[in-house]
Amino acid sequence: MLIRHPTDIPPSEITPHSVYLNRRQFMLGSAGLLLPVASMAALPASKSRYSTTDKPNSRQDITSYNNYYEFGTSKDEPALYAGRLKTRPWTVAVGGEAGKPRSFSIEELLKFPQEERIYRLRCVEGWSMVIPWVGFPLASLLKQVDPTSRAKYVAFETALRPGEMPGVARRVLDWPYREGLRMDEAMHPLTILAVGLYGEALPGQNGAPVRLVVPWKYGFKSIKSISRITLLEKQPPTSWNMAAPSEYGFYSNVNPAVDHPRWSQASERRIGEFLKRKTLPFNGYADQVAGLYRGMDLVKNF
Ligand SMILES: Nc1nc2c(c(=O)[nH]1)N[C@H]1C(S)=C(S)[C@@H](COP(=O)(O)O)O[C@H]1N2
Ligand SMILES: [Mo]
Repeated sequence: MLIRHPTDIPPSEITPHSVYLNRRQFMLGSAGLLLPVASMAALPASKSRYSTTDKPNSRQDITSYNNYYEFGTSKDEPALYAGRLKTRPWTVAVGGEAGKPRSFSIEELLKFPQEERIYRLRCVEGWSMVIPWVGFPLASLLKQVDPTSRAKYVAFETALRPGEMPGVARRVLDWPYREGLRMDEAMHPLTILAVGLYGEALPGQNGAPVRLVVPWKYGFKSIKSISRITLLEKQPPTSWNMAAPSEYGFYSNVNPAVDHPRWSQASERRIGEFLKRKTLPFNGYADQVAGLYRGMDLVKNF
């Protein structure tokens, strides 16, 4: 008998497991699921061959233990305050070294074919989670603006809304939050823009309405609530590197062999687990991405 491989099944035939689960939870109407109506709408998404088989963290874990300093530096503050960010209307301006610079409305971003991508996320602080994102390759977006031959890097900026972001009153970082990738990293098929998780629109604390996810890099690369993307010839400044250059490099590849100056990166605690796990090179994505760094000294380029 021929077994149909998941990638042979057209996306239209698939109800993601997460969507099914959420529909079930919705029908059960359990406490703590009194979500705003807009976020209850299921986002259609096909399964991705890039998903890990690691067990996803619960929606509760993923939405209650966050880093989003614009809304406060403690783990519970983003869940309390990120709902203040007005995510409609929303546009992402894409320009710089581009033949066809343009803005994308969030409605246009939602029209890209969406995939469910279950990825590990490793925070530089020493914890990790497994998150079922809904998103699409960043490459699909960048191709639409026609990068010029001078485009060697991509810079990202989070929206800066002091009136809606209580955390930016404190200068913990030089706002707006900024991140960057090399062009080949940005175009890599594992690099996505996420618009949802667990089959629904992205909660505010996870970076609504659109955030970057680069699963082989420390979590701080995965910039939230993006308002601007700029193609550049030169390597752009990035927030954590500006704040503490000896602790956070531009590359930020997950690397158990390169310790943070103040702690080891050799192991991590998966949220919800008791025993620590060994941290894997490139967060377990080495087969797909190690080639991007062939010939580079990854101790120097940390
Ligand atoms: N704009 C912005 N993006 C951000 C951060 C932030 O403080 N501000 N924190 C980063 C860090 S340190 C991590 S670990 C991830 C956490 O993403 P999650 O809360 O969705 O798991 O978001 C990253 N993106
Ligand atoms: Mo992080």
